[in-house]
Amino acid sequence: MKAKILSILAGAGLLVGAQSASALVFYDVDFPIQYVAQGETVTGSFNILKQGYDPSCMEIYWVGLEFLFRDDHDRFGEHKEKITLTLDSTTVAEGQTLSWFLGFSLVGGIYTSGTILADLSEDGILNYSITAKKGDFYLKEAGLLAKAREVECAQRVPDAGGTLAFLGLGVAALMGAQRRFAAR
Ligand SMILES: [Ca+2]
Ligand SMILES: [Ca+2]
Repeated sequence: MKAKILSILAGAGLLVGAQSASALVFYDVDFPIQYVAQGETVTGSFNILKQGYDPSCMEIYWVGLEFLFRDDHDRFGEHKEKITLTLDSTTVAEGQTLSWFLGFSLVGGIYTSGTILADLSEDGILNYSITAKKGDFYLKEAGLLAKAREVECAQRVPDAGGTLAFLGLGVAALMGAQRRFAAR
C-alpha cells in the first residue's frame, strides 16, 4: 500500500510538474493504523529534513497529501463520520464527511501555493492533526510528497568580517572613553 499511495502521488506530481526536469523530490509516509473514537484527535508529523531537504537552500513549490482512513465496520446507517484536518497552521477540512468506498476513504489534495507550502518550505516539517468530529474510524496511512527547487542559500549567520569590524569599533570607543576619563 505504501508503494501504491506513493505511485498515486508521484503520478499526480508528474502531471503537474512535468515541465521541471530538475525537481528535487521528497516524501514521508506514516502508518499510524490508529483507531480514532468520536471526539478524539490523532496527530503526526511529516519530516523531509531526514531525506536531505535544506530549508535555507531549497523551496517547496508542490505538495501532495493523502490521508487514508479505514472503516471500523459500523452497522448499516451509521456511516456518517466527519473529520477536521489541520496542517500546521491551516485547517484544510472542517467537518468533512468521509465517503467510504470498499471500506476505505481517501482525503487529500495538491497544493502549489498558500500557507501549507510555506509551512513545509520554511522548516521541512508539516504537522497534521485529525479530529473525529462525528463517528469513529481508523487512520491507516498519512503520506506527503513534495517537490522542491534549489534557491540561493539564505545567510543565517552574520559574516565574520562584519562582526569583527563591529567589535573593533566597540573596543576603540571604549578605549577613547577610558582615555578621556583618565585625562580628567
Ligand atoms: Ca512547518
Ligand atoms: Ca465508524
